[in-house]
Amino acid sequence: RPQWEEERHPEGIKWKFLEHKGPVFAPPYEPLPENVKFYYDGKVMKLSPKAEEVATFFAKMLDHEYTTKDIFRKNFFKDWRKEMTSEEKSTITNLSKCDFTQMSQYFKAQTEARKQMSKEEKQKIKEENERLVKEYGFCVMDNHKERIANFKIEPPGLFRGRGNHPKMGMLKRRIMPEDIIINCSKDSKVPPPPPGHKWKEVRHDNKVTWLVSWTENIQGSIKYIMLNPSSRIKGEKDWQKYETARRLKKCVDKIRNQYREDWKSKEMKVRQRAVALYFIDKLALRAGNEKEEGETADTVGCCSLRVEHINLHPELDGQEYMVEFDFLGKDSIRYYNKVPVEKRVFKNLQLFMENKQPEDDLFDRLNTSILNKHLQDLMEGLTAKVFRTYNASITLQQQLKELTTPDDNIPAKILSYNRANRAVAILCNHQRAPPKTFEKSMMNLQTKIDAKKDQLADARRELKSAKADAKVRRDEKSKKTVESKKKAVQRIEEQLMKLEVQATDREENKQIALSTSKLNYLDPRISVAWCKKWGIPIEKIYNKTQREKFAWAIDMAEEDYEF
Ligand SMILES: *[C@@H]1O[C@H](CO)[C@@H](O)[C@H](O)[C@H]1NC(C)=O
Ligand SMILES: *[C@@H]1O[C@H](CO)[C@@H](O)[C@H](O)[C@H]1NC(C)=O
Ligand SMILES: *[C@@H]1O[C@H](CO)[C@@H](O)[C@H](O)[C@H]1NC(C)=O
Ligand SMILES: *[C@@H]1O[C@H](CO)[C@@H](O)[C@H](O)[C@H]1NC(C)=O
Ligand SMILES: CC(=O)N[C@H]1CO[C@H](CO)[C@@H](O)[C@@H]1O
Repeated sequence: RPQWEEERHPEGIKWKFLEHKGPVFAPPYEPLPENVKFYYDGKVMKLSPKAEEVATFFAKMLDHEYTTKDIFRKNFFKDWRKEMTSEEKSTITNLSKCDFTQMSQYFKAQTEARKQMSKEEKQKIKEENERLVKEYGFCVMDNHKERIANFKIEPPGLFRGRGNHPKMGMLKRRIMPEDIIINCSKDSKVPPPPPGHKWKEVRHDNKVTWLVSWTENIQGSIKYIMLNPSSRIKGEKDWQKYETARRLKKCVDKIRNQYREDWKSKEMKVRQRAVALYFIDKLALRAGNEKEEGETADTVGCCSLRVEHINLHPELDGQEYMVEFDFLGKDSIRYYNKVPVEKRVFKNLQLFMENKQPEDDLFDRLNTSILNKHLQDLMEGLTAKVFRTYNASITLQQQLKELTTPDDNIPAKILSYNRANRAVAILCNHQRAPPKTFEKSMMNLQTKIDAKKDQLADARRELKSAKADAKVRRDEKSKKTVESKKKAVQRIEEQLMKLEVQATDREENKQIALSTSKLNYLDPRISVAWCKKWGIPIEKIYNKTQREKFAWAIDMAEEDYEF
């Protein structure tokens, strides 16, 4: 019986037995060779080991734009000084007088040397990594040996952050055993701390799934070592997510009828809630503004929409009751869309906007928690994300049915699959900037196509003359020649078709990120079933990491699976 179908633990309990080897720490600092000098104000200065280590973090980034940024330099210098001896502190007072050039050159030479390594040296490193994975990369959870996702602790360095993060340049401390909380079961072999050290704590909490945790010093957030996505516990969570979306399928009509009724409610709060819900359902908007750590951009979700983010047009592009949306969503991706809405929704929006300033909340009686609470009342486990998952999955299933032509060959079927996937990505607003290499890779592909066309023309000419030849001679040998020339033409035609399909696919994919919806919103069983039904190798749809993540679905879905 597949592991994800096993009997589950009581509510909230994640495991009964958990044993692992603890984390792998970053290798200790290796002091620079004597001949690599650091200069301050033009004079050689020997740094203490601690100060030198932090200086090397800066030296390694010297060519990067970061080290020219004021905030980065200021934060770095402040943290660096904390690691200095009092003597160093009194000497080194101005970062601009520090010369890291020799250090930087030393590290560049090292990187170069690594690239030039012999096969044997590379093999040795590979073997050492494999040894680490074997020893630390697995744990035992209940009756299963499971892969651990990230058992190595990140080495110390300088914090970068996204955009203009105010903390960039700060020192990301080295994590020590004394920072580490180990989580494992009471009856397991507790991993021993490195010699001479102690763990911060060993606990036995089977309501959580992490094995190791610590608090990082920049944002104060808790970091965890967890299982690989391919593990039973992650697979089960993924499976549950799609089962929730399938439950929504059963009651979505009722929910829709309910919010339609609520558009007429006497209570303003209920009307606002009903319109917001309509947006979430129809446009797959997010509920609130879920921001990334440190993200400072002004991004919004459905509940936090402001008056300035929408424009109402009683008529536009020949359609009635149009709403024009323009705002920054998650990760600062612009959401721009013009959609016709029902008359009652339009009238309600006019009402919500009355006497308001552009910067006022559109839904002033609503916030994310109220909306989420309401969703819970409609269906257990319902969140805005479930609507997305439901709509994305059902759309993929419909599109696949529509676009797959039974007589197509495998490349053409895969093109259909990608088109179905793209329809979903557009629905979810998963756009991207065209990759930098796009034009170049398209040109390369076009060159290949042209060459293939020439090759095909040649092959056809050869076939023609072989046929003519065969008419004259009428012997077995020329018959065979014709057959083999025919086969060659067919083979080249197939190769050409494959290249052309690839070009179409790439062109259509230019501004769409397929992997977000593929990984997060599409029930993998739909894709697996489609592959099984049409005899498409699953590798054509999911790469290795994705196959691991969706192992549960690959195992479970039959060709007649219906979302
Ligand atoms: C730091 O050193 C730079 C380069 O020598 C110099 O231009 C700058 O004025 C110094 N800053 C301070 C505060 O002394
Ligand atoms: C999914 O979303 C699209 C775009 O809003 C909508 O037109 C469609 O009706 C939705 N499909 C389902 C089944 O909810
Ligand atoms: C949302 O609104 C409710 C009721 O007005 C209030 O009690 C709650 O604190 C608000 N929540 C947030 C996160 O603002
Ligand atoms: C598989 O695709 C994902 C994107 O979904 C990518 O991040 C990952 O690196 C790929 N893995 C392999 C092994 O190609
Ligand atoms: C440090 C850490 O991760 N602590 C968490 C451990 O698990 C409990 C729940 O059992 C949380 O409350 C802690 O925050």
